[in-house]
Amino acid sequence: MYFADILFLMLLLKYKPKTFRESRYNPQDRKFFLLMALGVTFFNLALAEAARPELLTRTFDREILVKNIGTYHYHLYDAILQTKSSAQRALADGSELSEIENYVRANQKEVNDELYGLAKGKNVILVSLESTQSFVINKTVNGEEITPFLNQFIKESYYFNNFYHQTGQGKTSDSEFIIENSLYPLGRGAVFFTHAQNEYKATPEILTEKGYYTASLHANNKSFWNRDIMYDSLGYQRFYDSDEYKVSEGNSINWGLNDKSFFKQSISHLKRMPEPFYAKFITLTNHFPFTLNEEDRTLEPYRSNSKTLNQYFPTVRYTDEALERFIGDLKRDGLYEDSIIVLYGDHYGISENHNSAMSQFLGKEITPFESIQLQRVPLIIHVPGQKGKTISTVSGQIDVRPTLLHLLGIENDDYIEFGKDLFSEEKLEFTVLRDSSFITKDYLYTMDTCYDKKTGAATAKDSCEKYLEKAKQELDYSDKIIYGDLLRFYEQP
Ligand code: GP9
Ligand code: MN
Repeated sequence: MYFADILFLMLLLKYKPKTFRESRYNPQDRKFFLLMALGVTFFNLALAEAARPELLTRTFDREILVKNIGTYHYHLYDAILQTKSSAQRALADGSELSEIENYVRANQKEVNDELYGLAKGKNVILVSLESTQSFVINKTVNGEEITPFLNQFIKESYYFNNFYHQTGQGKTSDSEFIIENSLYPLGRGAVFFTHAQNEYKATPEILTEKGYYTASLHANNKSFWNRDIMYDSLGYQRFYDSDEYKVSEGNSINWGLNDKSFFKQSISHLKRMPEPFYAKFITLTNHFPFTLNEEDRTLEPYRSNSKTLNQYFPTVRYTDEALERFIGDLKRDGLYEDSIIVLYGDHYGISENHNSAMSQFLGKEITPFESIQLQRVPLIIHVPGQKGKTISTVSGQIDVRPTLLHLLGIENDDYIEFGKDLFSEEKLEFTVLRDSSFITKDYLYTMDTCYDKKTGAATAKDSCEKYLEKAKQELDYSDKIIYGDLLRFYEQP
């Protein structure tokens, strides 16, 4: 409808030219007018880009886009994006998938029989820990533990301390995508936006087929990251968005509802769900710029030249306390013993802009090697009745789905996925990040340099050589699946 008037005027001009009163403008005036129009457009775009960096590449929220560039331009932009991806989709065919399927099958490893089906029929509680990186675990600031609850919880759970986030520009949404599809996100843009209409076989869909009730709970507006649309494609039965929460000034900080109120209110949603359920909780308080009210602060900020890093620790602590209460409530309501609980960090919180403060905190220089090591986020899996264990296998978010399905006793060879079961002794220690950096048991490759993990020093490229191709291959296959919407050709064996 936005463009209908232009079409209408064009038709009118062609068939009823008399409708128009002719007025002549000299070429100079026309040029001036055009330049003015373009100038204003680009000026507006620059302002929008300054307020929201990477606005157009990240496309993180339709509302924010419309607010910044206007409805008309938004539709233009959306039409271009849409045309591009439908062209790629139209040109794809099923044969491309067979090649990928062969690759996936050839790389599938023996599963660990001992743990297979250990949590069969249990509820699944998945918690996305906003911006939580591994470097806060078991660490102190001003002599105080940053995450006392998590440090304790880890002792009763499987804790993966070499687990990397693999997100790109889609941040939280990318982490959701990887964890539930065991595919890589895209190199540019957020797949939640660009390919929300694709065919997927995500965890919520698989578990729905197995009789689970599946829901995502996140107290933000439902269109953020296009979740309302994407969740349908992932097979969620229900999305509890901000409309399902009582959000007021009193219980909000930073980006919205605080984590303590979020979990507290979520418990009543959870109690009403039919069991077994698969429920994903997305926390929000520990989000840049990490602001917190004075009275909510139980840890003093760090002291360095980075306000961001200084404020980060108290907000991490806040979420840690929110989690402690949540787990307490699960115990009180009898849900704890019937649920497997998976906690994971969604992506980094402290960017490379804060390297000098980070270096002060960690007591070492932040080299490109260290920067990649800082991309580790916690993965904690609590299975009732199981003792705690720290597992140091090199792993990534892509491995969560196969690991979870394995614990639930669901065969993984029915699905196309790039991740591996983390309990398998044969798991190849190899994780690719979205920027093609990769990590193996002994080496780390980033920015065209191979590092020896033991020393953190650059080493001969040969040591990384044999994985270089594999890293590119995996990302490339995954991209092909998404751009060509190839899973629509997949027939489950
Ligand atoms: C918003 C939350 C944060 O709903 O998921 O998104 P992020 O900026 O971390 O991608
Ligand atoms: Mn996030």
